[in-house]
Amino acid sequence: QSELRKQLLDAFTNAGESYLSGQRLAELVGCSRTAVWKHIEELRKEGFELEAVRKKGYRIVKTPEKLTADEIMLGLTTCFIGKNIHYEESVESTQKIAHQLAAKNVPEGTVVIADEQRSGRGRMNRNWHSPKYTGIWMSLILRPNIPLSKAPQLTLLTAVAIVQAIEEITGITAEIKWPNDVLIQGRKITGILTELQAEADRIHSIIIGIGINVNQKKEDFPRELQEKASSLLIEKGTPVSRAEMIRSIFKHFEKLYLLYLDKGFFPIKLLWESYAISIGKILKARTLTEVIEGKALGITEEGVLKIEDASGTIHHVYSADIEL
Ligand code: BT5
Repeated sequence: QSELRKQLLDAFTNAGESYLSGQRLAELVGCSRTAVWKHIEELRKEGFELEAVRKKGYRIVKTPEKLTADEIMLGLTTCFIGKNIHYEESVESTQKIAHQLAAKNVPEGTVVIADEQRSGRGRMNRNWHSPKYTGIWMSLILRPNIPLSKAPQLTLLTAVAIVQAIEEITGITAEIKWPNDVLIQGRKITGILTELQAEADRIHSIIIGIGINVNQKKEDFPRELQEKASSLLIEKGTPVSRAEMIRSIFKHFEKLYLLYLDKGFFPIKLLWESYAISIGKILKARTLTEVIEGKALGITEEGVLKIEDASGTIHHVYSADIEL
């Protein structure tokens, strides 16, 4: 049933602006014309607007406001990232659901997306503000065959994919603050939270949580975030389609991830460095146990931040909050 729906949306995607007749659709998805007609009625109920022209057929002219898996699928060009979407209107945290799904061996590239998170999480159990309909709150399940120590590289890879997607969709060049923030004009647009399921040194799955502020206005943020956070709407001045943004992230992510699996972290590191703001600057890194102040020299092959303090000692920082 849902496979048929996917094929139908794929057929509309491939057709672009052209019309598809009921007969042609039935051939493409391999079912009866009655079944096609039923599915088209269902799409209409979900808020899709379909234009039907006699002797020509159907085409989709408008997709629904609310984020739906179908809307994201329409126009998706990836092979496996985002091909399996688990959508919920409101959840505590998409990470929680993704952890449950990951344990059930869902295919790699499965994504959990919600329109709202009631208790979205940041690192170290901090809160992530995730109001309804305005942002992208999602968790991506991956199963790379890499040692545990390399998992943080995927956080950096994700940041690169997001910067590329923001650039494609809005024309704005965002910047990366090590390890997991994407900023525009110094304000946080995106946070990334990478979590693992592992046994001994074997990774079972990596769950990458991505939070992107898309259509919030300044007053939609709690007061304490108003100066620190921003959204694509605030920066661009016009609303941004969340579905389009999600598809673009999937596309860039898949490309980078395949490159990473094939060639390792080096090509990703080069891209990451070209977007990073903290490198070469004097900064403070607050780890769980200490505060290191010094010049950020760059990242290692593993994605670890190197800081040189006033005495010339080089510190390797695996996880910290950075103050510039
Ligand atoms: C992060 O943590 O930046 C990771 C955020 C990951 C969120 C995604 S959404 C989908 C998935 N499901 C989840 O439950 N989480 C993931 P961290 O570096 O610890 O930053 C957290 C801090 O960012 C907070 O303490 C606030 O100061 C600030 N913050 C909270 N909400 C924000 C927002 N919407 N925009 C910008 N900054 C925010």
